[in-house]
Parts: sequence; C-alpha cells; structure tokens
Amino acid sequence: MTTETTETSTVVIVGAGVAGLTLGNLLLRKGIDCVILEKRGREYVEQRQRAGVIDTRAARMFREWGLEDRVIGGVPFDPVLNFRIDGEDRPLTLTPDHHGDGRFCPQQVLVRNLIDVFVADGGDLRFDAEDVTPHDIADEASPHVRYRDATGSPRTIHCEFVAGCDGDHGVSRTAIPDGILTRYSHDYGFVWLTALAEVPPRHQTLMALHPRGFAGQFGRGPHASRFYLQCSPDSSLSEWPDERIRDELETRFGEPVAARGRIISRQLVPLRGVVHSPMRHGRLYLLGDAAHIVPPMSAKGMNLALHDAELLANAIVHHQENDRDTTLLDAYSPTCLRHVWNYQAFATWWTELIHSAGDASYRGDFHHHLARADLARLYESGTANRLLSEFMAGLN
Ligand code: RFL
Repeated sequence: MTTETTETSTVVIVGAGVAGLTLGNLLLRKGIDCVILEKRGREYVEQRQRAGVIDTRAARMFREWGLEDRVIGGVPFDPVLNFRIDGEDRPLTLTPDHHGDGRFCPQQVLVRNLIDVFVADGGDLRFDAEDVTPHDIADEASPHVRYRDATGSPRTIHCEFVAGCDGDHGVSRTAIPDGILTRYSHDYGFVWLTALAEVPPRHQTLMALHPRGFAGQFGRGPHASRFYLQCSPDSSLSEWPDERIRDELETRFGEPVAARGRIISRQLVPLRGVVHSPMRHGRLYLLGDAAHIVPPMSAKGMNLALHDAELLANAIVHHQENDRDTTLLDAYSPTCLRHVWNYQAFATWWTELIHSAGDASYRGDFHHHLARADLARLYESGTANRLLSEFMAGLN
C-alpha cells in the first residue's frame, strides 16, 4: 500500500509559468518557504514558446528585487513600431524615454532563467505533479493541496496560502465554489493564425495593415519569428497549409517577408478579453492567465502576470513580517483588478484600432475611418503618442 506523505509550507504555488516562478523567486528572496507544483515536465515548460515583450514596468520590478541580471535575457526594446500600411513602410516612433528598460525577451528564455535561479537558490520546484487539487481554501479553514508526485505517490502539503498560477485551464480557479466569481468576457470576432518559423526577424516588430486583414511578424530571438494572420473565426488549421500561410503573409506585407523558412508550429488563437472577479477566495489567490486573458496584440498577458506576482509577494511578505496584518492581502484583488481593467481598456482600443484600420469589413466602414483617424493621431500628436508609449511600457 502507498502511504501518503504530509508536509507543510507557507505557500503552495500551483503552476510554473511566469506568474508562479516569479512569485516563487520573490518569496524565496524574502526567506518565505514555498513549493511550486507543475503538472508538466521541465523540458516541456522550458521550451514552450509564447510572449516576447517584457515591458519597462516589469523590467524595473526584476531590477528592484535584484534579479534583473539573472533572469532577463533578449535585447533592449526598440521603440519603433514598424508598420506597413497599404504596402508602404510607415515606422511609428514611440516616445523613447519610456522604453529604456523594456526588453524583447522570448517568454521561454525568461521561464528558463527563473527556473535556474529558483533551483540554484534552493527553491522547491516539483515537476510532473499530477492531479493537483487545493482543499479547504475558505478563510476560516486550513488549506492544503493534494497531488501525486512523479512516482505516482500521493502527497499533501498544508499551507497558509495557495497561489493559483496555473493558467486559464488550470485547477485553481475551479476549486472556488460556484457563485463566488463573476466572469466578464469579450470576443473580438476573429482569430489569429500564428506560425512560429525559422525566419530571422527583419525588425523586432513588423505589422501590416491591409484590406485582407492584419499580419504581424515578431522576433523570437535572432533566428526565429512568430507570424500572425487575422482570420475569420470559423477558420480551421487544415485550410492553412504552409504555402498558403507564406503567400498570404507576402500579400498582406506587400513584399517578400523572407517567410520561406521552415514553419515549426501553427496554432489558431481566438482573440478575447476575459476577467474573473474577485481574484481571491479565502486563502486562494489567482494570478496571471488563471484570472485574466488579454489579446496578444497588446503584448500584456505576461506583463500582467508579473504585476500580480509582485503584488502578492509583497502582500504575503507584509503579512509574515507584520504580525499577520492582512491589509495588503485584502487589497490584492481590488488593486490587481484596477490594473487589469486599465490594460483591458488599452488592449481593446489597440486591438480594434489595428484590425479596423486594415480590414474595413471587420467592424464596418465607419469604424475603419475612425481607426485611420486614431492611427494618424499617433503620428501627429505628441500627447496621443505619449499615451500609447506609456501603455506599451506598462507605466499607466
Ligand atoms: P502560463 O504561462 O500558462 O503558466 C501556467 C502554468 O501552470 C501549469 N499548469 C498546472 N500545474 C499544475 N497543475 C495543474 N492542474 C496545472 N494546469 C496548468 C502549466 O503547465 C503552466 O506551466 O500562465 P501565467 O504564468 O499566468 O502566464 C501568462 C502568460 O503565459 C500569458 O499571458 C502570455 O503568454 C500571453 N501571450 C503574450 N503575452 C505578452 O505579454 N506578450 C506577448 O507577446 C504574448 N504573446 C501570448 C502570446 C500567449 C499565446 N498563447 C498561449 C495563445 C502568444 C501566444 C501564441
């Protein structure tokens, strides 16, 4: 018979993505014990390709916690958005002084570095954790998390706090009883076909606004690019063989994009905004994609996850160091949500502007002309440009 192992830790973190690993590293630096439980293997987590921009706010956060040199890779953010509008190059220079600290750093590089630092500093990170389930998370209860380890043995960890950092499809949010959370969502009405290809990027960002729809090329390190094509919501991957993707990219960019390199992976991503509120129930706190999704056009999903991680780390540290004062823990959800809604507003404006400015059929001719006016203002008005720059930098 397999006997169950029982342990204790101040915090159990479910999920080793950017939110969970950042929270773990911040807590470790303050001497607060935590265990990170990740359902996937280390190799899978370290290879998973996603976001690419660490904004100025997030980069400064890593610096303030003494982690900048050890976790941030990539290259400085280039404050020029390279647009191709109707086949013409129209670079848009963002207000440069906001972007000094931002980085173009593939998400998997950040994740790999966060894992290395956490493990090197003595952190407890357990991969291949199956059937992770939080229990007794209500305020008055004493929470614990059950799972089966890599050998299949059952384990229970008693804790003070559970941090749900397990993404949109994780188990943490579903541990919250029905009727507590409200889900707010917005479907943008199209999908992005995304293709990761062995194509060196010409610029960090290249975005085409074209009557057939948006196309984007974003650098993922020196040798790879992630391409995006706006498609109708009923598209299926089988309609998009590699050759069609390359042809469509060249049509929308109006030039050869050197997209003829090998396509490594393809995916259809529905563009949507989602917020679950509140971001806390009892001793369980939700972070990152477990609590909110923003469309990738905004490049904010990873940065919002980092923001949540810092707020919760500060709140737990404050609680442990100040006679169990819950002031910051109580403020966690409202403070995060204020920031999240601010960035949902930015993401909605920016996503609709970029897609309406190209494809007039997306929201109709009226919105197409509004979007063109908005876009022109970004080139002509310092005030409008500064506001966009502040959002891009995460400084709002
Ligand atoms: P993650 O990164 O999904 O990590 C969640 C972790 O939890 C694990 N997990 C579990 N562990 C234990 N038990 C369970 N039951 C579990 N279920 C899941 C998972 O294996 C995983 O390791 O969530 P986190 O940390 O909240 O971070 C969020 C970001 O990853 C996400 O917002 C961004 O990737 C979104 N995103 C982008 N964000 C940006 O800021 N800029 C971008 O340019 C950008 N591009 C993108 C993106 C997301 C994309 N996908 C996933 C659709 C491009 C793409 C294609």
